[in-house]
Amino acid sequence: MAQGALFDEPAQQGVLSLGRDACVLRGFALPWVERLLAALAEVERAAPLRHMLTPGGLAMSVANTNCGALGWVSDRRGYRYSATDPASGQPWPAMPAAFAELALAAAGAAGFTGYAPDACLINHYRPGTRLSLHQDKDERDHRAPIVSVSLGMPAVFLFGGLARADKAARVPLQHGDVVVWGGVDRLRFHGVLPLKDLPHPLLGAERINLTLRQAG
Ligand code: MD3
Ligand code: FE
Repeated sequence: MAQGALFDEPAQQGVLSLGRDACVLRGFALPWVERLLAALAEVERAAPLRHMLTPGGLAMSVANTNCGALGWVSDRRGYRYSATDPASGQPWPAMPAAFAELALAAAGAAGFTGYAPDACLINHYRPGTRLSLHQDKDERDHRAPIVSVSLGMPAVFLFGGLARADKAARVPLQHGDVVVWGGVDRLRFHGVLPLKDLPHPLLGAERINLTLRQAG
């Protein structure tokens, strides 16, 4: 499919299986984009984007913030979920209805019922930014799936195995794609290759990823 998508180009559709309990729902978020972006602007007004520090003391290249009852934070003490934004001492902004509705619908389409995420990590990528291979295991209960929504510039997602050294599949993700991971695929290593500079018509030289989790 052509990369420099025009506004009137039909979005790719359909479901791509990544594993027994993981799939990409192509274009699933497109009908929600307007509501998602409006809600995102409100969230980022209350809890501005920042570059958190890794436990090693380096600033992360991805800028992030959170909404929902819990937010994922990183600093010199490590990674954890926190009910308050360390930058303000205030609770994170509430989970917008559009986020919760989309996550419930996407999880349902992937076969997970009753999904009620209490945390949404919002990642902002610029060209050249990457996310190295890691596992998401700071959540209390690994039975609930994770729902990820890609907006803006395309990215190549790395989907590995349960060991860091396992060969990772490369999965291109586009604006509007939603990925759902649960069950046996929940603890697989994953990451994002350095982003190419392929500005998106709506969001420019930026990729936004919403990662919804049941963390508490
Ligand atoms: C695969 N974010 O924030 S989405 C993260 O595009 C993160 O910003 C990426 O990995 C991004 O932690 C990828 C999501 C994702 C989340 C959890 C997973 C992929 C996963 C758990 C298991 C396998
Ligand atoms: Fe992750």
